[in-house]
Amino acid sequence: MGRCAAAATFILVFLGLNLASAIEDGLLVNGDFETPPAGGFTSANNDNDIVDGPISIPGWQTNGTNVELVSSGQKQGAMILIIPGGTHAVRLGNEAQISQDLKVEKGSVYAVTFSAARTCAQLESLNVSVVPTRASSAVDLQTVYTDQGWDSYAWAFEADEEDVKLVLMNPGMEEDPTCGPIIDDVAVKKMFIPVKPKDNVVLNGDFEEGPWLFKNESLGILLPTNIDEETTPLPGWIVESNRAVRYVDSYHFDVPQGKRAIELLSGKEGIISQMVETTPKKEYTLSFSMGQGGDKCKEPLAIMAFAGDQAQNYHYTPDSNSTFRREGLNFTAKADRTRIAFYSVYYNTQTDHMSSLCGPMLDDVRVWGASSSSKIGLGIFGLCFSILLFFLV
Ligand SMILES: [Ca+2]
Repeated sequence: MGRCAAAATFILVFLGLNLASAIEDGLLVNGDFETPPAGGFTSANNDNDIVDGPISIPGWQTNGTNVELVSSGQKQGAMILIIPGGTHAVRLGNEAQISQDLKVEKGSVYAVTFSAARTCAQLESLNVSVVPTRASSAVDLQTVYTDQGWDSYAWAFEADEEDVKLVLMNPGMEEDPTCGPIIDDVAVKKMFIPVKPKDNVVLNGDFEEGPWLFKNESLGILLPTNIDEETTPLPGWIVESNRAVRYVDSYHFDVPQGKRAIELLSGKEGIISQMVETTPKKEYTLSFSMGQGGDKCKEPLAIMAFAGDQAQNYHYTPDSNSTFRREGLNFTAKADRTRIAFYSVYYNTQTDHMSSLCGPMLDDVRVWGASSSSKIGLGIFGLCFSILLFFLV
């Protein structure tokens, strides 16, 4: 009996620990909306097959009368609805909302990613919030950056509590109450603050730490402006423009270094920046990799780089040996914090899809101070690159 009780206690403790453990990275429960609701999905071929009253979506709580599960092939008027992933998604009409309870680690920062397609509203936006944490943001879905008709977005929050509720809501008030965004593939990822390397004052300069990317996330993830936000889905970095930049992986793009990089979009309307710690009057070098992502981006590709009061643009010339090259500039720090920033000089689109935005790749950003004995010049890049090539060949 004693043994049995001990075993039971062990199991209970084990279960308790399991229940208390925070959410794992990746798709939320039914985050792809492919789990059939009680009674099954409504038929895609029948426009009038509308369910009366509030629907139930496995894993999610819903609020408002305009929440609808939609299927691929389903029409709205003459338009076939776009389903970002798989064959089902949720449409949020006027003031419709879905939410899911998440067990998180208090004090940690989480990135939320989701895919969204527009339907018929003129201005579509999505309110993403976490309660009771005050974090909340309106993500503008008006500009679609790809010709597929949908995009993925990332947003971040810092957990004030262990139990939070993620809420996605369409604040719209359209004449047609069913007009509103189609949401799919909702995922979370706990953010780690990368360790700052000794010889580089840039945090997450290689962009390896960022939001969750699905293996099939061939479009990358848009990082909208976060200048007013306390947290960012890209540790260290601020998207300070109205337009987004794109976070991409090496499975679908040519990435200069590691597995992740940034594709700069929308010309000077897409600016990414970081304030780095510097010593006033000391000389520094900013260096970075720039390249082409292998996504048929129409040339010319060029990056404007800023470091303190220095600014310079760099044109990318294709090289048969590599998809990127190192660039850099020297600057003298004026204060104990210096802004470094990047944007694409041109407003690029893909050669075969004029409506799909693209741009130069940015990766492996470094800033280091020149030692008093030997000032490091730009020639070092050529040397390092030659050494790298030597080892690669
Ligand atoms: Ca990288």
